[in-house]
Amino acid sequence: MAAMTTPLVGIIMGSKSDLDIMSGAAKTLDEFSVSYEVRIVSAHRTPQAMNKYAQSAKERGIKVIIAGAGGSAHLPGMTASETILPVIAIPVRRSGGHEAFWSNIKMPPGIPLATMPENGAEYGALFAIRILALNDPRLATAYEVFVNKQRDMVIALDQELQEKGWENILKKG
Ligand code: RP5
Repeated sequence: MAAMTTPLVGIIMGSKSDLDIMSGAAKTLDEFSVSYEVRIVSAHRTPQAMNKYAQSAKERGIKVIIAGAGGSAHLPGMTASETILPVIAIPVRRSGGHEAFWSNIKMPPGIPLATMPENGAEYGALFAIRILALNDPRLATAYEVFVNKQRDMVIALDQELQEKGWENILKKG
């Protein structure tokens, strides 16, 4: 659920059909208690709304934008052209080719876009959290806890592997 306070992160997508992927960003932000808003603003179907969103985001208090789109995926790049906020692109891939990914990484010089892996909305949220954590000690601590948890999990699994042998771990799934 989106936080009730002023959103710090703007999650935008080109279509409702992107929501299944982009909801991953919202869930991750929820885990870190980061406020966000979720909007559908299509670069092609509602270009004026996209421009307005990008141009007003900074003055509304948004610090980072996570933008996801599939197909020709112009939304993330066009949004980055209309704001000086950091924009994180999520190339949405349904099937077939990698056109959204290529579209997102082929930005012209001078317009940076932080492109995540295809369908990697969670990565986008974590990247946004890293940016926000620069000026938010609570979030920096929470992120460190998250990193340490991953480290401890891998160490524990490796220990189990040494004790039980790979065949048993494989069987266990
Ligand atoms: C893109 O076209 C959207 O981001 C979506 O991924 C894709 C298909 O959109 P719909 O036809 O499902 O609305 O602009």
